[in-house]
Amino acid sequence: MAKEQTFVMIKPDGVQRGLIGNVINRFEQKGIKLVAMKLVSVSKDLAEKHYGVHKGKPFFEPTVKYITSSPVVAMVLEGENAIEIVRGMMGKTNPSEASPGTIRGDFGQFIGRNIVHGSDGKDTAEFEINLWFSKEELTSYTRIDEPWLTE
Ligand code: IDP
Ligand code: MG
Repeated sequence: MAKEQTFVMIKPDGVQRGLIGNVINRFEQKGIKLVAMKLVSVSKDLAEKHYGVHKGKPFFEPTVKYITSSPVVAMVLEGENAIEIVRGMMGKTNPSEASPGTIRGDFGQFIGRNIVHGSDGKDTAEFEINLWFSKEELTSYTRIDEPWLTE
């Protein structure tokens, strides 16, 4: 296990439905550290870059439209194995298949409105963090519970 950073976004439906606090609370309580956060009205250019790997797929244009339709909360989270842990806490891409207890499983119904995004691997995390945040926006600090999270 290694300390990792991952990019997480609360999508427009999560913001509009008043789920920001609940989603962030889950990560906070898990002991995953928030190192950067901002509310962003996403441009078409940023959305297209973020979902660049899906260009050409049938859901590409609708997803760009969804992400640019209302502000999102963009975050960088840090912790041991954070990429996989965050993906697990989000649940499957399609909320109708996501397990109860996950964010998508608890709050969503439809694949095109799945509340959250999280980087799916180390390279993606690095790409997305650099796309959404400048170096100056990333903080570095120790959380007081860190000694209590591991043996
Ligand atoms: P992920 O968000 O779980 O990594 P991806 O397959 O990378 O899932 O898809 C990116 C995003 O595109 C999804 O989170 C969802 O918002 C949207 N999306 C993916 N597949 C579909 C689909 O079949 N219909 C509508 N939207 C989709
Ligand atoms: Mg993905």
